[in-house]
Amino acid sequence: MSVNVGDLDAIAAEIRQRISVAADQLALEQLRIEALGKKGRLTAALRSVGALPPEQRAAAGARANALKTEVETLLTERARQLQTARLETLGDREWVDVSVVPGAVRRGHLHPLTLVLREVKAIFSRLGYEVALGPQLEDEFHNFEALNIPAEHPARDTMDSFYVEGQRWLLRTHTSPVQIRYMQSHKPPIRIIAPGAVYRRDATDPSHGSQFYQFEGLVVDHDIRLSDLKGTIEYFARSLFGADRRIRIAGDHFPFTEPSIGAAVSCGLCGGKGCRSCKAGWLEILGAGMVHPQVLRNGGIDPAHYSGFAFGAGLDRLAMLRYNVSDLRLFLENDVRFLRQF
Ligand code: 2NM
Repeated sequence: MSVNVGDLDAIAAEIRQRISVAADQLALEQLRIEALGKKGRLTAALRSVGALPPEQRAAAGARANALKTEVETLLTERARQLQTARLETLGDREWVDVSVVPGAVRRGHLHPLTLVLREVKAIFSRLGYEVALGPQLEDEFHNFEALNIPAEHPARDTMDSFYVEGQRWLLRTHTSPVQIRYMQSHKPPIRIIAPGAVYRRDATDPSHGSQFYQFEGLVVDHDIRLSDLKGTIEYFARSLFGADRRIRIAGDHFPFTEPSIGAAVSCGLCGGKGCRSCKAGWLEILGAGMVHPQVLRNGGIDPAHYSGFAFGAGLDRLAMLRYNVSDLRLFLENDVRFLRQF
């Protein structure tokens, strides 16, 4: 390719004109590339000077170099002009009204299940209990066998539990395995509560979900008796629901306790006479019992020297009673219109 001085002047005139009207830094950069970049028009012109006849070379080279310098200067100047103009009008385009009073910030708060769990923890910590935690994916030994729930037991049916990888692992169906693990790794005296999520393959209805929250308690020491359990339940129920509440203990059955009991608290609305919100004056709050000697043994504790009681309750159910909520699913749906109310 070859150029003559006329071509150079034409290119220079066009670029000069376009620089003078370039609207912003981006347009300038595009012009710089077009003129002076590796494949730029002035760059090409400079390069082709070498191909001119010797008598034209010096003049054309000087002219091309001068134009290159001129274009660089024009680009810099136009850039400075644009920047100055931008700063001069900045106040018209970007501003904040420091006098605006923002709307009040709505503060969040803890979830009702968290609130109840905190109350439960506070109550038992006053009695000297510690909190124990464990895995949510359990093996059949800790979730079933160690708790006197043998292979033929209906609770172990795949219809009732969520199994993972065949029969090797399952989502824990209660937090009792936490207590087994704790017994295996600690010597009495033991005083713990084990709160957390548990899983069952129940059809969802107003009082059942496939995931829910539970807490269980375990006490193991010398001479622990049913009367200790009864006193503990009464203290717990009165702390959570009110000092005027009474408790009712009835026989029940669990594979891991003997004897087993169910505990109810007197209804706070009717005082135990029976009303719309209770079943004949009493509200079931937890299951409990004296830990079965074989379960103690499975936890590495000698039932000849130690005895213990254990209890378990659904946190959702306690929260329903504590806050008068009619549908358990509300606790897990995270609808703010519901959650706002606590
Ligand atoms: C309940 C009722 C009765 C219980 C037993 C144990 C363990 F591991 F110590 F044997 N933990 N939790 C228990 C006893 C749980 O829930 C209704």
